[in-house]
Amino acid sequence: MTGIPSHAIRKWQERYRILKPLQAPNGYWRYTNEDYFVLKSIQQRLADHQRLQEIMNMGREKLLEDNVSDLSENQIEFLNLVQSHSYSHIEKQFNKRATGTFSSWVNRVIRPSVILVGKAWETGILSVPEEHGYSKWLQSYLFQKVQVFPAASKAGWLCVSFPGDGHELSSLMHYSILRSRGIPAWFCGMLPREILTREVQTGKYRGVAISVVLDQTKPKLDSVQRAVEQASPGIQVRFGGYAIKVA
Ligand code: B12
Repeated sequence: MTGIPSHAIRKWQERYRILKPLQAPNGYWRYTNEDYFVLKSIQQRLADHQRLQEIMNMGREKLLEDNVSDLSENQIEFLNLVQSHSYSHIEKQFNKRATGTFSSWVNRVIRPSVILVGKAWETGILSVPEEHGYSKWLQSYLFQKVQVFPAASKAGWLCVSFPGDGHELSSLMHYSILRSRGIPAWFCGMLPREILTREVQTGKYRGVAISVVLDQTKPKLDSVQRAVEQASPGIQVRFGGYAIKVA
């Protein structure tokens, strides 16, 4: 994740005791986010031509003060919970912050957490399994949370992601807000185009809410809209999500 060769990390760990990894039963070293920031600080200082011995003499605490990341303490603490798969703690934090309406909670608490975890993955702080683990957990947590609201009894919205767009959390968040407002809705995540058109042919839905997170061209949006409308004449089609807002 840091780009530092493992033999260098091991040498610094043994010779200077600057890192605090735990050893797993299989012998693998498990580094913490703090270790990551220590390593990034060493890397930065070496790039600035500071001598290794001098850097190591500064000690771990001083190196952490470099604050190579722009994350707040709360954010780092949250990422540590994600990294250690401490989902029950995350759930407690979320529940504690569940004030106001359900949709403001989704937008003010859940949404920033998704963006933070995504950013941590992009910058190499979290690995792919940690990032994906979080979104899978969040998906079932939020889905189950929504079930306290009355179930849809009449034709409602089918909430899906744009065919081929795997950002299902966006659609799930939209669905959960609809449900919390008493608007009948179902969540399907991402459906391939043929399955989506076949599903709307059943005539069970008043509309399809399509979340678009990956950039799409106007002709592609129009063509999906046409396919849905042809399959179920009179059905409403709405697009929403990150890419729509940006456009
Ligand atoms: C989480 C995430 C992922 C997760 C998705 C997990 C999941 N199950 O959803 C994973 C890791 C799987 C992922 C994968 C990828 N991702 Co990604 N991802 C993100 C991240 C961090 C957040 C996305 C998200 O959920 N955002 C949106 C949520 C929080 O809110 P929202 O859409 O605005 O939805 C709200 C409202 O808009 C509304 N709403 C939603 N839908 C609808 C619908 C209607 C009708 C209405 C009215 C309202 C509405 O309700 C919601 C609640 O209020 C963003 C970065 C970012 N900062 O946004 C990148 C990002 C979206 N990803 C990106 C990319 C490139 C990818 C990958 C292609 C990476 C890769 N090279 O493999 C893959 C795509 C794989 C695929 N085939 O789809 C890019 C997209 C660039 C672009 N503009 O096209 C981004 C912007 C990152 C970046 N900076 O490059 N990603």
